[in-house]
Amino acid sequence: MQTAPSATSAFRRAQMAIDARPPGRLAALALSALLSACAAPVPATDSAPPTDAVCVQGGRLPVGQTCQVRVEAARRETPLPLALAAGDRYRIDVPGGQQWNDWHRLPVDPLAGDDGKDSLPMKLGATFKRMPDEPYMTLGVALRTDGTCRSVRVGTQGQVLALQGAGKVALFANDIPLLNWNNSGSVWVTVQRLPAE
Ligand SMILES: [Ca+2]
Repeated sequence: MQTAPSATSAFRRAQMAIDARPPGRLAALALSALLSACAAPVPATDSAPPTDAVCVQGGRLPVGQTCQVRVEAARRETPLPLALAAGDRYRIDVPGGQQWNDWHRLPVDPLAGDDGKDSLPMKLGATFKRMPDEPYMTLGVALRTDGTCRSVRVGTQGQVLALQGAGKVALFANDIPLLNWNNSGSVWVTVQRLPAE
């Protein structure tokens, strides 16, 4: 009769261990692993070598200093990896001579983009672009601050981005969502932190 209490005790300990497990923990771990996998950087392919330091993941860029981030045309968007804060101001430049292109299209300057006016499919799909009023393949910046998201075109050298609130910034080639996969090329974008106003 001494084995029954022992077996019961072991069962209760096992049951308590299961009950003590935080609900949803396994699901949270699986989701975390999935998100980490999605955020993994794409290996280098055909980009020009940077002339400045590469922007460091989670790094806080000192005022006046620059770093570079590579933006691949085939990615939906490329996060700016820097640690950002409300009130930050950044100057964006695209060193000359860099090009990327949409499927079967001639390479274009990312500041100019591709108007696609000689292509019927591109004209028909123009309203579905991420920035419908801007050319295909022009460089865009997504600003996600204070729960809002807006996209702006980088159409000139030295464009200044001012962060109105805390959030994240990502860069992308303007295209129809889900059709970035057939783009080619990448460009290095130079980011310089400016003094706050
Ligand atoms: Ca495309």
